[in-house]
Amino acid sequence: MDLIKPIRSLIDMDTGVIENCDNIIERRLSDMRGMYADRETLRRLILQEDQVVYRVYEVKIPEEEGQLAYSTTILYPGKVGREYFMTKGHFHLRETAEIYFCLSGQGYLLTQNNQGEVHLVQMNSGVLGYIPPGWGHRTLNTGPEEFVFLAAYPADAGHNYRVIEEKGFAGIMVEEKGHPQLKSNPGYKKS
Ligand code: S6P
Ligand code: ZN
Repeated sequence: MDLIKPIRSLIDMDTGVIENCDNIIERRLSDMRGMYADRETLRRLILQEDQVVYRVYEVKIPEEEGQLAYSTTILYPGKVGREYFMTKGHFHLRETAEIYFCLSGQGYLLTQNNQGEVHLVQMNSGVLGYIPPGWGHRTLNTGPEEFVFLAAYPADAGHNYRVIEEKGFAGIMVEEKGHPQLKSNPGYKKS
């Protein structure tokens, strides 16, 4: 194992920015093609302005057993049709747990296991969502402000995006009469 030195990370609780982070990942609407039911609205929005949907601030930790990786995610408010802005979502390659701790804003942690069972965790400042091993996860911003959370997970967990890119999530979150509602995804492909 690499003998790295202890690290001090200063995180802005409102904006989620990690001072002196090593990497920033930016996902725009054009990175979310195929992930929203309303494809036509997504296409139109991308042409109008290819907005940033979320940013991830990462601190570089060696991807090896025993290390703990952490990052913040800033998910911006917005919708594609009736569906809220969300992260791509993924499973971990190794069956490892992860925690999400909400720093500000409001949203949901949407999880799904290999049987297609879906579980929702409502998130606002101070809520910790525990993702057990084997559950795919994605987050959605259902509020008017930025939804900001800290994630921590085994650094050697690995990420599998393909399953969700190809099959989608069994559940989608849509706005109905001004409130978020979990619906079954008409485009979900069961294995
Ligand atoms: C990593 C952890 C988060 C996400 C981030 C963006 O295991 O779950 O840091 O990477 O919220 O989501 P996604 O699905 O694009 O990686
Ligand atoms: Zn994860």
